[in-house]
Amino acid sequence: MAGAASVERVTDRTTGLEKFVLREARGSSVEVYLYGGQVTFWKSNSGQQLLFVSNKANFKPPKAIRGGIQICFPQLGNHGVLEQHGFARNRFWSVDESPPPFPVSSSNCHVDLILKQSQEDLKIWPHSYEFRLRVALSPRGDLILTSRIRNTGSDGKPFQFTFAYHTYFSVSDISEVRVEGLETLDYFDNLQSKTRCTEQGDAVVFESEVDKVYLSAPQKIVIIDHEKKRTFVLRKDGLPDVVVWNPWDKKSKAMPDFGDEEYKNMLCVGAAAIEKPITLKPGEEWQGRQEICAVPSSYSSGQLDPELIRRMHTI
Ligand code: TA6
Repeated sequence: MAGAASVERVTDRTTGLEKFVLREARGSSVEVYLYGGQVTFWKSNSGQQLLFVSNKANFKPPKAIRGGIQICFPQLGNHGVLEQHGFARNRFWSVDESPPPFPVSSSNCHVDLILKQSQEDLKIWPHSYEFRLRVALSPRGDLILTSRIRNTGSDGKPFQFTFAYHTYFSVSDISEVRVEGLETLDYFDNLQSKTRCTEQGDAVVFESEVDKVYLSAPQKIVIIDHEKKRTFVLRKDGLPDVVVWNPWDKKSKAMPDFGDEEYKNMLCVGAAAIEKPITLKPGEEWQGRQEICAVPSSYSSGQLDPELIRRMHTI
């Protein structure tokens, strides 16, 4: 077995931005930027990069980094009056020097970041809050993000927000990927002005642009990448909904920080809270957690392999 778990603060030579590098003894690692509180790199024990980051990603504020796990707060998409996906993804976060204890023990290999309102933010979103984000890497290489948002206002006023972990998974070939766990669910279709529809398929597959928010989704969903014989298991808590997005060819060409063909190798799936915005009275705190793991898997004739099923029951 390699060295012990470690957490290191470095300045990225290419981007010039500060990040934390988390390493686990068995070889997995994660990189988190203070800019956007954004995970941009998650490597498995076997050394594979599991998240997609565009080759044309822009690491220059105020643009959000195209890839990894974007924190969409206090608004997902254009579900509201703020800029697309809110402002947390293009703010500089700080290190949380005194995170309140976690109810359940969390992996030792973690970093705590914090975001609070700035004078600028108060002009567009007049609320005082503390957003504490813990990014943790388990000994098995699972990636866990836990957000704790508190209303610290002294004005007696509650505030509302929507939220998502906009997660860019790296996939071998999008047309070979299927998402299970969203069957028969209702969803908002952003390609049809957020019309509410119902999923008909026995799994979600990709043959064209997809931009949906699935409502009241189960706690666990899986993303099966046939070609790579790999399955991502996503487990969520405190986040009822799931965003699913692939821009396909036309939208890809329209995005300056995204390669024309890159839609073939990425899929955005993320735990979210959209349908019912979260309301926090002063002093109240909300917690939303997303845990993802990658397991080798073979999917044949509709059956997932036993190893995957075993892991699904252990996370
Ligand atoms: O979650 C899907 C979505 O809202 C799409 O509508 C698409 O715009 C995507 O997010 C990316 O948004 P961005 O602002 O990062 O270009």
